[in-house]
Amino acid sequence: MIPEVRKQKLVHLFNILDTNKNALLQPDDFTAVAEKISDKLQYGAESKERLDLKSHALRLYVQLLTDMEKEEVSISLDEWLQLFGSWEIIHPASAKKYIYRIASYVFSLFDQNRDRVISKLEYLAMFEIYNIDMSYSEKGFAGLDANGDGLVSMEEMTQGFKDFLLSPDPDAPGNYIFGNWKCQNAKMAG
Ligand SMILES: [Ca+2]
Ligand SMILES: [Ca+2]
Ligand SMILES: [Ca+2]
Repeated sequence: MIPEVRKQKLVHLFNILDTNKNALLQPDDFTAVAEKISDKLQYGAESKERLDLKSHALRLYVQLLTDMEKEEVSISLDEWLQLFGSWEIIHPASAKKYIYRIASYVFSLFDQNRDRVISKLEYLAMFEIYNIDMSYSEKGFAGLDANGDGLVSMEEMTQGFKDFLLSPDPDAPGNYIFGNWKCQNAKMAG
């Protein structure tokens, strides 16, 4: 049994990553994000930068499939909840590794100028690319920027994901990384 708050956040993240909204995480969802970022950064259609970004965007997904020992390349919401739902109890070491992995994944996708911090603008670009309701972006950024210097460091991002993925507390600051997680869809994942 996953605590309700955690489940809602996991459903929210699933829906955000499922960019074509077909209720499955598939390679397309991840390459689409890379294409959008590449367009924003004006990388050429055949450029190496675009290819690099695409292979990078797929990396986390391939890792998930490998860890789930999946044969086919799609992840359903039930499988997603199973993977993350109780994993801090069953595999504390792998939970820790994943939090770091996901944080550095997001970090390297959206740290567009590669200065090792996420600026407000880079954070807003993430909302735009994932089609997240902008009205929660201030709250999300403030929750991540623990020292209030107007930038999100890798340490702050890691702490944010720890809140997001593990905390049963509805008021944990990192909960709003991807905007409003209190979605109605939470109920569909019985
Ligand atoms: Ca999909
Ligand atoms: Ca940056
Ligand atoms: Ca900061």
